Amino acid sequence: MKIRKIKVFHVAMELKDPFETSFGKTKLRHCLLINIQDSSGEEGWGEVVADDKPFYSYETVWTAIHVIRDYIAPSVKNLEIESARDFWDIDIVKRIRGHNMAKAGIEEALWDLESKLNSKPLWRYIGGVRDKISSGVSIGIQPSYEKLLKVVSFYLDQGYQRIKIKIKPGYDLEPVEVLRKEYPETPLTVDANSAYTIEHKDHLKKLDNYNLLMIEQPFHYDDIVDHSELAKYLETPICLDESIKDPVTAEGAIRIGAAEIINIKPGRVGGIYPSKKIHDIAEKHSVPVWIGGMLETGVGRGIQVALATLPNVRYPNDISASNRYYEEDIVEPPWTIDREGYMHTSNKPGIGVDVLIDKVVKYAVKMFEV
Ligand code: OSB
Ligand code: MG
Repeated sequence: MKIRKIKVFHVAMELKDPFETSFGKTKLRHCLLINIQDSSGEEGWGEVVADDKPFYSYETVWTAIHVIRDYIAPSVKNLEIESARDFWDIDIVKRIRGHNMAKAGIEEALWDLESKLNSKPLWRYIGGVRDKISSGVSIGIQPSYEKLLKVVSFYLDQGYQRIKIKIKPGYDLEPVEVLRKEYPETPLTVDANSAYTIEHKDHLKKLDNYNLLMIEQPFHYDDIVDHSELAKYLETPICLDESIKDPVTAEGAIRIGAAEIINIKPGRVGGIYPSKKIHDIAEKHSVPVWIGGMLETGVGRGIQVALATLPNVRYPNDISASNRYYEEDIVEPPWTIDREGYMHTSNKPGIGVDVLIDKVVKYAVKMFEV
């Protein structure tokens, strides 16, 4: 494929409900949608999941615009490549440290484009083995336990297969206790987004009493050593999110015993190829994975769904229906789940849904060609 045009849409979409984690509250979700066109006129889409604030990651939509416009795009435009895989062999891409969210937006668009040029759905093109994937739902910190119970029952009624709640010091054992009283058997996970330190080791040990599927990212993202200590101390498996930046950190975290489960977010690790590589490394070490989310639009969701069809994805994913996040999505059809909490893949080439350009433009704060 010969790359002809790269367009960037900085969009801001209002979430139906504000999403609160230990690092802050989001109501208006920013991201970049990347559109790449080849010389035949075919188009691919990708999503840069950076927010407008550097809290989950050091990347923001602004750093991503800088890295894409000033470093990546000049080398990708007019490039003639065999496969999206070749993106990782581009000199400048190899030399840029980090900025995986920026890289992911371009990389994903190339994969979407390539699978369309080959008339294959992306999930089959990358080696997926299932045509429907398990949907879980990630629930932000709630103002009261009554509200938490109400929100959880609302999602369980829709079929979601697993509940994940956000925790932080002062909001951890109690909400879990409240939920376990009402739902003794429901698959349940907690995500701390780095809110604890190894000093909280004995406090976190108490979570072993609640039959949780896993505890996600309790400590600082660079603190692999303490995660490994905690993993040995607790029965409940430790799952890493923020700490797993790329295949190299995945291999290291597994080998030191810090990651008993890995949450793979394509946006966080650089896109499809690094996600697949982490998936394969984990499989080699018998570490199960699942696909995490960053409140994606229908574009990023298409990438998540494709990856969730890979064989070593063994837990429900943070991939919920479009209507769990937004009043209206920017794709057609919107992503939905069935009564049993499965999201079905599409057999259309590429990510499997059409991007509605008028909706993208409606939510665009800024759009430009790079
Ligand atoms: O830590 O998994 C996280 C959303 C934004 C930032 C970080 C996280 C999340 C989620 C939401 O948990 C998952 C989703 O997209 O549904
Ligand atoms: Mg997380």
